[in-house]
Amino acid sequence: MVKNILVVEKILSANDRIAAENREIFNAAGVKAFNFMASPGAGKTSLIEQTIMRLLPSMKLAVIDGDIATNIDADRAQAAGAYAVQINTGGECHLDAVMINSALKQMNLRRIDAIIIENVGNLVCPASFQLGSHKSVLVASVPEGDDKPYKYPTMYRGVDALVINKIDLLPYVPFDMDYFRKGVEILNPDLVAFPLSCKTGEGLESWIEWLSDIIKR
Ligand SMILES: Nc1nc2c(ncn2[C@@H]2O[C@H](COP(=O)(O)OP(=O)(O)OP(=O)(O)O)[C@@H](O)[C@H]2O)c(=O)[nH]1
Ligand SMILES: [Mg+2]
Repeated sequence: MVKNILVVEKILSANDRIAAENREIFNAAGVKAFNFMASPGAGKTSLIEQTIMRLLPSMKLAVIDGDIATNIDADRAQAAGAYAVQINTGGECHLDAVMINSALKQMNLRRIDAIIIENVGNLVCPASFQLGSHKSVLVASVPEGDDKPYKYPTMYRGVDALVINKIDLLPYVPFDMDYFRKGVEILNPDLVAFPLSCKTGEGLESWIEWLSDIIKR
């Protein structure tokens, strides 16, 4: 048991070293990187599509898409106008810094303003692996339920921004926004939150403003 814990610590510190290297690559290229995390189906790719469509042509985005199998999400990002690369993790439930490092070595970062990394859909494992991104974004969604901050505290504690997607479904599913927000507040009191709908477009403006401000910094 004790041995297992030591191994995990070693893996994580090795990961952190590569994550720092990734950050240097981003900085040297003048690229801002964002790590999008969420449970499966929360709307990461939908948010990426909406973001690309709103930021083009003034900003050039690249997407690194992490998925267990298939190129579906990278194809969607590319169709929306981004330069997209797919990482198939082959069963791993998260992206790690080494995977991002290998992707970066195959990418031409010249003329890219920002990279959005879509992590594997999972509220547990991605929270433990730094990738070297400048900001982490959690995409929650209304149909997942209002208890998720209470049940997945590590994820909610570690992120820089929270998107609350699918607000168009609020009239149809039980979701107590005050209860949800209270759970978030306990874990991450100053977390900036963007309730929005990728389907109707409601709320997307503030999100785009926050993202563009960071990209321009
Ligand atoms: N009603 C509604 N549906 C949405 C919204 N955003 C996304 N969806 C739908 O939710 C489903 C999942 O969306 P995706 O963007 O593929 O979610 P994802 O998080 O990228 O999913 P994985 O990559 O498989 O983890 C799709 O059917 C979307 O059309 C929204 O704001 N409202
Ligand atoms: Mg997706």
